[in-house]
Amino acid sequence: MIYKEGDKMDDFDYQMLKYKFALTKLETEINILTEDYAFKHKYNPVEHIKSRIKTRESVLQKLQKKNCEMTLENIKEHVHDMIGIRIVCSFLSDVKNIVHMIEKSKHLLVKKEKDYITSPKDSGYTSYHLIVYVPLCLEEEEFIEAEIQIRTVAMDFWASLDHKIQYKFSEEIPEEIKTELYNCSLAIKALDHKMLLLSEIVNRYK
Ligand code: 0O2
Repeated sequence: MIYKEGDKMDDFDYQMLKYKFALTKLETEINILTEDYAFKHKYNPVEHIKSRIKTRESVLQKLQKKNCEMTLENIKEHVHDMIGIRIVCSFLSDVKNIVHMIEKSKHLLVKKEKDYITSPKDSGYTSYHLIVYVPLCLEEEEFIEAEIQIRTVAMDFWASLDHKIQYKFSEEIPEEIKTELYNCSLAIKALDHKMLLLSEIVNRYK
């Protein structure tokens, strides 16, 4: 399909293509930064990395929550995580180091940071979010927003279970399940601290 200015469907398709390009750039930058870190520290803090472009259904849900129609302008203005990457690491200290590494990157511009580890969400959700701009140089330079989520394996386990539960209930999640999930998040927090302590003890033996 040839891109023609003024053609609404082409505008939307072209924007989606730009998200795809920006995600490729972001993935490359994150891979370079983490491999460089692993080489220099002789230690790889990353367990796994996952990336995605937001599904149409998820965009629609987010815009509905914000009382906005599904238009390209609203997506650009209100959806800050059209492209997202999740970096899952072993220990709490790794999260901090990865955040620091991204903040220092000359190829990404940090717009906003949300520290849900220091201040968890009411649900119990913990993770560190960075909203960054990815520069894209096509006909002219523009900056595409992306969300980077950084969390430990334990936090990821909790978030993935919570996500599955949210899908199961089209209406409000029963109170007893919410309470149990919240209690699990406290157990996860305690476990993360114990594991960090253990890794520090192991390091002393090296
Ligand atoms: P998905 O499936 O990841 O696309 P904003 O983006 O700033 O307008 P929002 O949505 O409040 O507003 O941003 P927030 O909460 O900082 O980050 C949103 C993303 O964080 C979510 O994206 C989830 O991936 C994750 N998240 C936030 N809270 C929870 C939670 O309680 N449980 C789980 N499992 N994940 C959470 P989406 O768009 O909801 O979904």
